[in-house]
Amino acid sequence: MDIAKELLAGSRLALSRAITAVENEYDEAVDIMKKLYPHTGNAYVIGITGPPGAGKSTLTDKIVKEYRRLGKTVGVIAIDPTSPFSGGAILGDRIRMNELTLDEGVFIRSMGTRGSLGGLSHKTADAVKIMDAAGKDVIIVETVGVGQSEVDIVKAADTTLVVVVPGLGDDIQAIKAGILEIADIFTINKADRDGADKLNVELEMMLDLYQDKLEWRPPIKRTVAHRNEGIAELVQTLEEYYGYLKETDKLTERRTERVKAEVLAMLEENIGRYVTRTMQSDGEFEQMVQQIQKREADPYTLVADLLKRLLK
Ligand SMILES: Nc1nc2c(ncn2[C@@H]2O[C@H](COP(=O)(O)OP(=O)(O)OP(=O)(O)O)[C@@H](O)[C@H]2O)c(=O)[nH]1
Ligand SMILES: [Mg+2]
Repeated sequence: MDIAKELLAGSRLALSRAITAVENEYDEAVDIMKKLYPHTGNAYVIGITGPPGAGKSTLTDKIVKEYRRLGKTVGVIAIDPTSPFSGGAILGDRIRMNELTLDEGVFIRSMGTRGSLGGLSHKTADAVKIMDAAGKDVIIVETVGVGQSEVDIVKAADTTLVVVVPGLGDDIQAIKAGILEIADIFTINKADRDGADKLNVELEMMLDLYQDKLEWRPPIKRTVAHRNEGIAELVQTLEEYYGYLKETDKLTERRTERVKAEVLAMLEENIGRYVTRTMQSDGEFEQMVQQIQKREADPYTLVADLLKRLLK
């Protein structure tokens, strides 16, 4: 089966297989990606992140439905979900999942943190491209947390929606640093709970503090995801932001940065692999280690020499 060809012809099975190939680093993955690449760059990629249990999956589910109502096709990538979209422990999620996947216009996939997180962000980026090539208009990447690894993952997104919830106490302080770097839009989910107003004020104050550094002041929306409240408005905001990105050329800018980062990462990875492989196969690496350990040589000189030789 020519996975790329069938995927481009609309096969869901091929779409699923392509992501599996990337996830498990099968040999054919590179070939698939090569063929799909020319067909990418058309989807609007949205990252959704926030603390565990904030309602990200519930929100994603409702956002998907709203986009469907607007006539768009949607792909969802849930990163290492603790309450998974499929086969998980939470029945509610499974029902929602089934509901969505009956719809041909929606494709949902979860990806785990097997292997390194660095590898995961790279694989997520490929999965996004695969769904993009498959013609999905909107692609949502859901990931937990706001740490560095999530920052890396959401770099694959054009827009990042940060979900916060009332009643997390000092959490806003803790997440402050990372959050501003990535948030394009905030939503206070579980706005049916006490503390939504207080959280709103805190967020606004935080944005005031950074006002000068912000080219775009992230709007703060409110949602009650499981009751579908505020969803249509949130999607409208997501669309407005997309419009802003396009008008100001920021979309091109972001995507250029992404291509740069991707090419560099790919180069580093390949060079690293090549070096490790050749050196380990001819035993030179062991020899080097021995020399260094015996203090017959220092690692700085050896590495510099080696690099000179390799780059010739
Ligand atoms: N009260 C209230 N509960 C909500 C709201 N949105 C989601 N929930 C509930 O919160 C719980 C967690 O929702 P999820 O959508 O699984 O949250 P999540 O952020 O995806 O969780 P993880 O993926 O495990 O981090 C579920 O029981 C939801 O029904 C809301 O707006 N208000
Ligand atoms: Mg979730």
